Amino acid sequence: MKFDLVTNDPHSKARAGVVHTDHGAIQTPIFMPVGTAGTVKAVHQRELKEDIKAQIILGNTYHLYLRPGLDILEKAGGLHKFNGWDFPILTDSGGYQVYSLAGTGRKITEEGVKFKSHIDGSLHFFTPESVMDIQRRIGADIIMAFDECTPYPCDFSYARKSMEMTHRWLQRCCERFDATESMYGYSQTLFPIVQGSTYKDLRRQSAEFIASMGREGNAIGGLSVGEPAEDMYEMTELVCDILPKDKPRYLMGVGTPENILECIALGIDMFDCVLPTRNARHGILYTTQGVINIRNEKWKDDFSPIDETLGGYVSSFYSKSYLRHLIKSEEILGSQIASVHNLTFYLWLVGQAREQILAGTFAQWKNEILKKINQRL
Ligand code: PRF
Repeated sequence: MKFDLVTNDPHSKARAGVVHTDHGAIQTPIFMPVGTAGTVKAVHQRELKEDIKAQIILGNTYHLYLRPGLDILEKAGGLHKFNGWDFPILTDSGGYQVYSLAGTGRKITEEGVKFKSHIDGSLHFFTPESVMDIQRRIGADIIMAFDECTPYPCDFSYARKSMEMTHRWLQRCCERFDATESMYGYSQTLFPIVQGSTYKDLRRQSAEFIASMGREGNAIGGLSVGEPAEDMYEMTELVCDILPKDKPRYLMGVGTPENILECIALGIDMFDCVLPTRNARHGILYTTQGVINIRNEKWKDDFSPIDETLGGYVSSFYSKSYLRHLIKSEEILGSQIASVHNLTFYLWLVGQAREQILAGTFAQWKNEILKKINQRL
């Protein structure tokens, strides 16, 4: 993997760049649609590529390991061959799922994490080493270190101990990753993850440690877990200022369109979030004019397109009235249209951000566009 930093915005810390992988290039800043189980829910690969213009999608170690399982993925020739997405893929390590499984009997120790499958209740054990091996077998271009995502709020002493363990886990991840090879003939790269909850000292310490590992890209975890947005921005800025400038920076699980633009301004290059797809299935639509709850009465006879400005097929072809009918009737097509639309909006937004950075007009554009897209219609 190689990262070319193309432009620094003169009025903010935003950057435009290109990440090169063996499955193609990614123009940053970028949003990565979440495809937990090897599928971006309700969206075909052709729509992802041609309508949404996704450049990289996410998969999840925890889910793919449980189902379909590694034997099937390996037999298929890796996840790209299995799901037909011949462009870059990133897999998250399971560190976040472990956090989400709190209260279901999961047990975190220095060695690793014991957890129960959400599918059949069977017991499993993840270690930093096994998570590297699993991600080798899944075959994503970018794989993530095994970390502990602390909850919010989190007391200082727990946050410190957890961060220190995440750092020791990272060393084990790197050793295992560097001692093994990709299985499918293209290269993989490992991103470490900064933790440290909302404590500046810990975030500083973690960012310095992660930077010292000298990997090809770096991620920030443990944010967008319930803390005020201001805290998230403060931590993100502090960490970005420490992480190397010549490597991509990935802010995990963020966020709203506003969060994304604000964090691009702080120096983040990559984002992922379930928000556009999950909200789509509940009828919440992001548009260039503002946020729509398509279930509202006011859209019942609005036959105008969902959002023509985006230039995407689905957003121009279907009317708000028809989509409202589909979502209210719980028709499958409603979820499909809304998901394609919201992802088209997210990729449009980061694409516009990139153009504005290249033109040196990002900071001003951000404040103007936010006034529009933050409106509730
Ligand atoms: N760690 C990992 N994945 C994540 C997170 C994390 O902290 C987050 C936090 N927002 C989202 N996804 N491994």
